Amino acid sequence: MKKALVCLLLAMLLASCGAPGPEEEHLIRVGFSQVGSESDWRIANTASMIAALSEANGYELLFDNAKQRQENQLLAIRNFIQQNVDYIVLAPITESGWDDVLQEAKSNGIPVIIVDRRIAVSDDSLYTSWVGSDFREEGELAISWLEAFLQQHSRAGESLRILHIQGTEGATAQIGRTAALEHAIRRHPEWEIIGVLPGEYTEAKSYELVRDFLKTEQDIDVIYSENDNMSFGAVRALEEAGIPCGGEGEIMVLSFDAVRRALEFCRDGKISLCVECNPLHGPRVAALLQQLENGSTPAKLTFVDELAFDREMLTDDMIRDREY
Ligand code: GYE
Repeated sequence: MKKALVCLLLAMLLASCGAPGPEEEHLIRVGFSQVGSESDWRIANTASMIAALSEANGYELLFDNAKQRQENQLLAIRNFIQQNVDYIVLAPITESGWDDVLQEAKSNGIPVIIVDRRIAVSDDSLYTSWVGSDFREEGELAISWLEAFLQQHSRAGESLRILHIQGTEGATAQIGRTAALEHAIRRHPEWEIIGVLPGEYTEAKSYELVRDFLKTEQDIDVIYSENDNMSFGAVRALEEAGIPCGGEGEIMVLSFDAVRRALEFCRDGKISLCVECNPLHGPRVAALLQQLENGSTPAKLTFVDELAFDREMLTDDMIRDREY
């Protein structure tokens, strides 16, 4: 008898452990497939998503870091579908390759929100909503700043030798920022791209590529670097080669993201321009999810407003108060 009672109590205890409590029952289950942790921007983005989709805010978050590989993202999404999550949030590595897996999500009735980079799908109903930056506009901000700078320094019309460090090929951030530069090159026959380096958004890759590039070519006016971490790598390679940047007549580094460390580089003269790209998408995604929960239809596309900073406009307070 005693043994039977102990078994019964144990079974009840186990059952109570496995079953969701009254609060858990109401958590919104979200699977988030993140690209990786390649940059300071990405790390700030992940932190923002995790903070916004917390249990305290009513979510159960299933997080997957794809380590910069699309096949890992496809696996993660299929896993979320199997676990029957309420929503899938995808930060896609590139624009292409999502039709099949998103069709599977749709067939299972799981709405998909895209964050940061965009996707190119044959049928727009495969995702509910997207929030992120206008990457082409960011590129245009950098080009306008450069044109104005050259004008102010009576260098407009002079030849300009540009080294282009690109982000992950096929990512919207790469496509948009590259398009702005290529468009400018067509307007300025005196500008020349002297090298295109595939930096994959990482500091390490950019450092190696720029270091090797400098062995044969050092006559550079501008480095157009499609994110801050690649700019940090480039600056390190330049410093090691004893090549100054930022001063009058020296190499100008134009950078994207404007994370705090890049603003510090800008204050110290190592980066000439930081174009902002805001990674704090967590609350924006949570707002979209809440709209869906309330039965309303969120906007298909939401663009975030952004600025650009150069040394003259940066203050210590701005750097101190930077959220990422
Ligand atoms: O610029 C870069 C990151 O897609 C906007 O990805 C994002 C880019 C960002 O790795 O730092």
